Amino acid sequence: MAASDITTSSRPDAAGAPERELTDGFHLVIDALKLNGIDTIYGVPGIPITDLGRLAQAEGMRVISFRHEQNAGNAAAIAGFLTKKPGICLTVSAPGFLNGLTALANATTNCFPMILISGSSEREIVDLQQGDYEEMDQLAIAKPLCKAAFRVLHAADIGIGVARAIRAAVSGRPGGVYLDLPAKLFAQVMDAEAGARSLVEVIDPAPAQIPAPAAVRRALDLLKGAKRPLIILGKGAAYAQADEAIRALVERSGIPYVPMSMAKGLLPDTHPQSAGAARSLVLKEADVVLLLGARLNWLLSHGKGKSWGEPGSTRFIQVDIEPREMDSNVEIAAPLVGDIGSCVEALLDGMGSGWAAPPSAWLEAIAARKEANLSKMAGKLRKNAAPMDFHGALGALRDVMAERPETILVNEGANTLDLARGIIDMHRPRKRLDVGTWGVMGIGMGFAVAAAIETGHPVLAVEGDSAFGFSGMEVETICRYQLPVCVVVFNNNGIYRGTDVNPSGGSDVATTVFVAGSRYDRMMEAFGGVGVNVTTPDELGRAVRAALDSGRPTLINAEIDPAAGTESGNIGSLNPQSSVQRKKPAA
Ligand code: ADP
Ligand code: TPW
Ligand code: MG
Repeated sequence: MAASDITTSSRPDAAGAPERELTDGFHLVIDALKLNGIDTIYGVPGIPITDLGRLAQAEGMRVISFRHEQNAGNAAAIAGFLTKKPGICLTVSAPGFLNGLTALANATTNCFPMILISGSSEREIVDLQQGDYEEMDQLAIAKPLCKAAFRVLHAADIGIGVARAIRAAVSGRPGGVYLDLPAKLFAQVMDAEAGARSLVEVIDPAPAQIPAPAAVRRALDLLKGAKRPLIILGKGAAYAQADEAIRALVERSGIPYVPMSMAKGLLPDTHPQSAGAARSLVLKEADVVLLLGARLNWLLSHGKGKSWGEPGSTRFIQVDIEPREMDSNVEIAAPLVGDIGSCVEALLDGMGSGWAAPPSAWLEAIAARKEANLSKMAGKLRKNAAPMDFHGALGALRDVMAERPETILVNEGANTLDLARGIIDMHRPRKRLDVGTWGVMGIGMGFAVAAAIETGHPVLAVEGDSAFGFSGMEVETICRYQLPVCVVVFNNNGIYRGTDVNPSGGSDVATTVFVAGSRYDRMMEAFGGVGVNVTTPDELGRAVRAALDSGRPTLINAEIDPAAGTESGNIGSLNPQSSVQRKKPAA
């Protein structure tokens, strides 16, 4: 009997009593997800979860099938970031699981809540390593790469298993959870009523975490005494959806702020207190820094070294839900542990209404540096030349985003990423989705699909040509679901640049170079979408506006000068270079 027949089936009980409704593992998984408000699954079908996807669709869930699990996983992860509910990625066993695992690990690293649900092979055979179909001890492999990992062996435990997975994903610091569901579980049959009773609705899955009053006072005392205060907004602050409170904190305190990449738009980048355009000045000069949902990791030079002032000259207040984040890189003078919403409200309460603005010398120094940097940039952004350089092309996209602030910007690449981050202003919260903490390539199409599905807003994906290649096949997915996604490929024929030459003089091209003159736009046309090739910023702007107006899947191949980029974008300092000069081998 196919699993899909189960709902309608019933069996007479042994004594010939009235027939009882039955349920099974498939239906219990779906019911458990739905009970907890989860209505979308991202995945790739196959043994043993084909029927699970099919039944979920039959039961009214949105099931989005991808061409590769990593992209489905990235979609689930960013759905989690956007909604504060765990995004679900569903895969087959061993290879499908492994394909999804990169996304699960990346989600955990970025503090995005997601659940990777993978079917797995027969435990008895896997554990004796007897060579089952797609044999792999998935639970053990997933465990070190995510926040929590669970396996369910009995249908009656599905409700608890799903509840534990949800709680683990969204409570405290959010992250990725692995849920292992062996093939045999799905077909296990049980009494429908008992099954329904076994489900768990997770009450208050991410409880508020109120900061201690003494910690709030300590933070405010430090902030009050600051001569050159600074607020750094991180993607934890964007995730928290405490937008109004955060804006009130920034505005009432009068303190300048710098947004980390995915926190851009939490307050509009055009806000007078934004010090984004004076970033290097404020990091170096600030005496007290309030970190709001941002870690002092490599993206902030670990809070020390040449990007910062003299050792000891910067004191930190850190607001974070994870207590162990404190002192991870430098001493935190005022740790404030709690959820961002509660912490910001507590800070606002403690500030009262008579908070004095920071010293004007500090604000004026920042304003002057901003002004200088912005005017230096302005001319470059209006260059309408062919071939385009990054600045000219991004200047055109910046105008489009200003006109259409609801558009979600997905962004990956090296130069394409770093320059877009600096140039394209964001105007609304959670509209910029990018490579995150790892700087990983390959998030593009997964993020774009989920952003469109979860929000209904148009998506503009600005992709380096290399970056795009990691998930490019999903343009078929975008066409299949007719999503309002416009992909712009910044085609400079390569990784960082398209001009490198093979140092051996051999006939292979250099390792960073692709086929010259590629036409990525034709990939979209292959699936019924719109393809456009553009050579100037004006053409690019027109093509993007047309795409966003039409809502049709579109890919714009933007021809960028292959010589325009720099190695590793703006993190060249992290890229080791050999200083050894070897003698050429004798011919
Ligand atoms: P960015 O890359 O933008 O600097 P990070 O990912 O490094 O941001 O830091 C995000 C931080 O936000 C993490 O340390 C995480 O624990 C924290 N965080 C996530 N959600 C919340 C929340 N709701 N309340 C408080 N802190 C949060
Ligand atoms: C999963 C290393 C960082 S940036 C990049 C690679 C391969 C591509 C840069 O070229 P692109 O951008 O996209 O054409 P541009 O504008 O500079 O030409 N594998 C993974 N993640 C990373 N970060 C890499 C490799 C990398
Ligand atoms: Mg490139």
